[in-house]
Amino acid sequence: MTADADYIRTEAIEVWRRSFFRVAAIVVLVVVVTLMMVRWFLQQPVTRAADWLRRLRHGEADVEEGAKEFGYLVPLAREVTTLAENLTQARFAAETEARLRDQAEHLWTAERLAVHVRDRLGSGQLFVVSHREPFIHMRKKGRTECIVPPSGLVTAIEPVLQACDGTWIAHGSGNDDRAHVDDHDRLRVPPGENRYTLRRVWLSPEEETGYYEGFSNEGIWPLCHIAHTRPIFRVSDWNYYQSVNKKFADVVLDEINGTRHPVIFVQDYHFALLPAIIKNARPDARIAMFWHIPWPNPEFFSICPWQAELVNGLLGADVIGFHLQSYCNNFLDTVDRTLEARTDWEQFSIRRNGHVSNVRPYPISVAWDESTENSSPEVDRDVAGLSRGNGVPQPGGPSLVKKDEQAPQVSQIGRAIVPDMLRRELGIDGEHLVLGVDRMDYTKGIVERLLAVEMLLQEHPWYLEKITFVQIASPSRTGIQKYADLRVEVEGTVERINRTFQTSAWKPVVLIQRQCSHSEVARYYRAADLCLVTALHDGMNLVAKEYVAARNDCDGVLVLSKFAGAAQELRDALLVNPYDVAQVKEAIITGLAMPVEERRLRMTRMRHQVKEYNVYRWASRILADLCAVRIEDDILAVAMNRSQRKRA
Ligand code: ADQ
Repeated sequence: MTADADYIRTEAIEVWRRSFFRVAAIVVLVVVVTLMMVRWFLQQPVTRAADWLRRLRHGEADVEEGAKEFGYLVPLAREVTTLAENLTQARFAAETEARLRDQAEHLWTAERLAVHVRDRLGSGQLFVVSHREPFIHMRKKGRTECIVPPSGLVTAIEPVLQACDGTWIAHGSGNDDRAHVDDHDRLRVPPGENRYTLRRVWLSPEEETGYYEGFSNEGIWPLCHIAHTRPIFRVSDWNYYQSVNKKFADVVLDEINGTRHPVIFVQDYHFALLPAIIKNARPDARIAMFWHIPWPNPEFFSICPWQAELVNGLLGADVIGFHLQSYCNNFLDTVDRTLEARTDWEQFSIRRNGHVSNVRPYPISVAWDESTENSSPEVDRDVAGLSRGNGVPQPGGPSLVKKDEQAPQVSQIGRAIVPDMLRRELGIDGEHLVLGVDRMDYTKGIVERLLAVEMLLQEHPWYLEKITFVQIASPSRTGIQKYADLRVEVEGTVERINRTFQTSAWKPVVLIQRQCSHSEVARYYRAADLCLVTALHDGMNLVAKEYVAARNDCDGVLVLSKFAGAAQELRDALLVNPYDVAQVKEAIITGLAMPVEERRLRMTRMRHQVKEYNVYRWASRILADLCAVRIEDDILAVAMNRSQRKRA
């Protein structure tokens, strides 16, 4: 019996053991199958989704891709996709904002300038004084036109005056100007918009001749430009200069009457005496003077019999601005040698009779039109009325080519193409356009430039019938003998060159002697293969910067005088000595042959410079420095008492 019971136990254990292994096998199988299912159906989609999310985070994947990766987890995918979409949008918005903020920190616009100046002015009011007015009423053939003279100054100052409803005081030079002012010689401008006040000042013909043509343009202008034209100083002109400065000062004092701490911005060499006259009468006024032309060294300046009076007049200003540091240095040197004043070379300031003038460089520039920046070269050619063509002198050119003359290496790609424009606008053939744009002024080096073109055609007849030099010259200061002589000389030189080289269908030089519209000049800028800015001496020269600003195709070559202030900034121009005719000729050859990559690189760098340091930045810096000038009330009270006692 005992043996039977053992058998039963043994069988039972065997049953349990088999059952255990069976169950264990089932459990293992279930676990393995579950794990495989988890891997196939969950882990892989989750890993792919995680990978997609990671790529999305790095900006390498797009939102649509996501739904595919989630497989059967589509409801979850929808939520995550929405989240991802929001994330992408937020990142894009943040990047855009950062880019705009970064740009805004560098880029000055009319709007930014207006806000900036309004903030600094507070309750103060702005008054601008210049010889030239921003709107001229001219009557021609029974009709009155309101003309805006093309001027960098108007571009820079207008937005500020419009923003703070200031007052611009200027000579009323239009023949119908008097018909458009009120009883106080004021009118609201721009016509129809009425954003600020223009106060016109009237001058007699004698005053204009003595103060403007005489002392300003026959005296100070050649005194400050080293162009080897002798300054003429007549006592009668000096008397007119003083009385007209006094006349303008009276108008300014009338306009600022009742305004506390007015801010006055005086323009240029026509008004050297104005700052001191105003400061004496109104010590609470903040005054800036910007001198738009060079300031020569003290030896040169000492030619002027009234140098002390001029310098003393300027020192009435709190801020005195020049284009370049070297002009500031010359000015401080001149003060040192002319007057009793304490010049501080560390701070670049001058203390005289308890008043401090800060002397600073503010290089003027042009406006930057952001809206045209990214337009394509093709669009621009259309705007310029140009068509695409080759435009490159080809081997086997005109019959005048000497046998041993080598064809110049002229870059074939991207060259501004001009034949249509020349034919349509000027009625001549030609493939390359070389351009000059200036006032007809002896400082601009127009004759020297023509001699360089003449030498080029003499020495390299390959260029005959290929290049045309267009000189746009606006008549300027026509009542002055030197300017009349210059005009005769320029016309004679152009005639000689054309007589020597012109053919039935082609002219080497076209001289356009008139004031052109801004858009007309811009069209020539955009078409010109090369722009010649070869002034003998120039404070800045806006034409160089206008050419760069107009070239939104990043093409074109600038040949620039090293004696123009602009040469300090536009280092990628071909810099020349304008007196060295052979060097200018070589620069034209180099420019026309320059490979397209180099042209683009140089132009891109110059455009960056002009964009960043545009005219709005110029105005903002001067006005910010002026508004920061401290005018202590107790010092003021003493000064006011003194000036009142003097007047009594
Ligand atoms: P300007 O001696 O008059 O100015 P510039 O700076 O070249 O010389 O300005 C001339 C302006 O007149 C440019 O805007 C140009 O486009 C325009 N212009 C010239 N000829 C023209 C024409 N035929 N038709 C239309 N427009 C024409 C003085 C100083 C410079 C300094 C400026 C500003 O002599 O050195 O750069 O003031 O401070």
